[in-house]
Amino acid sequence: MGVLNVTPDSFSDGGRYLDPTAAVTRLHAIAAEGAAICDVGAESTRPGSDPVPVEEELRRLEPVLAAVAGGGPFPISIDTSKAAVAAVAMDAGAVLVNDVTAGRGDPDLLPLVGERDGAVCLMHMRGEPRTMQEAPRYDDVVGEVRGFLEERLEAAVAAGVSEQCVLLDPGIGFGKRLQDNLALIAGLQALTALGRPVVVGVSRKSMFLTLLGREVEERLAPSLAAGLAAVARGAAVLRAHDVQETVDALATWTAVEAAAR
Ligand code: HH2
Repeated sequence: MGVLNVTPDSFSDGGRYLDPTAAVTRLHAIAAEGAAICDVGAESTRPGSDPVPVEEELRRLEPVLAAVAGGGPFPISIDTSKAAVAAVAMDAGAVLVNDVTAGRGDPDLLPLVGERDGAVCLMHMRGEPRTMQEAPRYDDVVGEVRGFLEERLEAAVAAGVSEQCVLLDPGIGFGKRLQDNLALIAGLQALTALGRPVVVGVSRKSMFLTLLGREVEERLAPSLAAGLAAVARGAAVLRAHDVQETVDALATWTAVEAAAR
């Protein structure tokens, strides 16, 4: 899953794709570099970020949605928590709604996905982006995230979403310390045991500042390493900014695994 943020303030690519031509060019590049789907977002959820009004989110998305309407280069996912935004994106052909609130942010979102026979990614987040990194604490992070995702999966199905159309995500960096992020990657099999594909987003995240002292532009190698560690434990989808490098890393890892068999 390649990431395209049409925002002024995303933590790693903020401002780069606000210009409509730059956004559409990047969308095509993400397809050409080998991603299976592009996750388009118009609201940053980085720690400390404030919510964006629905009109502004739609205004930012407009050029990308216009580029994919009527059959774009490849499938897109809409990274939003708002049903009104998801509805417009699905009208333009988005096949997946990636909701970092797992349906808790807008009560209309899960019923909308159900009505449209769409797919949804339900992500774990402790608190909300503005405050989530203020001293998060867990007794058993893997157990708590698993319990949350299990409950949200049931809520999605109760709202009319087909169970086969639900993906789950531990929400790396969303209200979590370094040790929590590492424990979730290490314990990913407890989440894949829920029977749904697991999405993992480690790309360029601040856990690599804490672990290695690396700034955003220096986080490619650790992002690839953590991503492969997640795939080795059953992750089905990697959410990544560096698409070509991630696809190459995955292809190499897969070739070695095939040789081992
Ligand atoms: N991470 C970010 C945003 N959305 N969605 C899922 N399912 N999983 C993630 O780990 C995830 C996500 C944060 O990354 P990014 O979109 O690059 O930054 P920002 O929120 O600042 O736009």
